[in-house]
Amino acid sequence: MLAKFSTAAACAVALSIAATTAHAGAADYAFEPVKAEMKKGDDVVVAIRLTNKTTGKPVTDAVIFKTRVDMAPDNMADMESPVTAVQAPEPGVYAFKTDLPMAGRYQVTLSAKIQGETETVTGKVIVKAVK
Ligand SMILES: [Cu+2]
Repeated sequence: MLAKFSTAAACAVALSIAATTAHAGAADYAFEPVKAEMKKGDDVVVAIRLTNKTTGKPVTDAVIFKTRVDMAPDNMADMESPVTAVQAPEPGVYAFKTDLPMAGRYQVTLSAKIQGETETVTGKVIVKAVK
């Protein structure tokens, strides 16, 4: 019985290692806020720079297909704000209009399709709203 259990455990470990390797591409990208701090309020534009860490170059052709803004960093993950994509100020920067109704930290989660990557690349960025 014991032997059977450890085989299953070893299998689970092998599986999780394989999953990590498959997602290695996503680790090659950096998501950074253009401005890490801004005034709280409605219709605030949050801009995020996407860079290829290997080349140091901006990623200009990403398709951001899912965006979520919430206050998870301040233990208010259910406090979610609506997000609308807006015109990017420069290549490699992706901008979104959202509401930052209270002072505190907000997490912006972006799901992106990037040319040459089969996997979805997910980035998490934290911005701070001040009074
Ligand atoms: Cu809040």
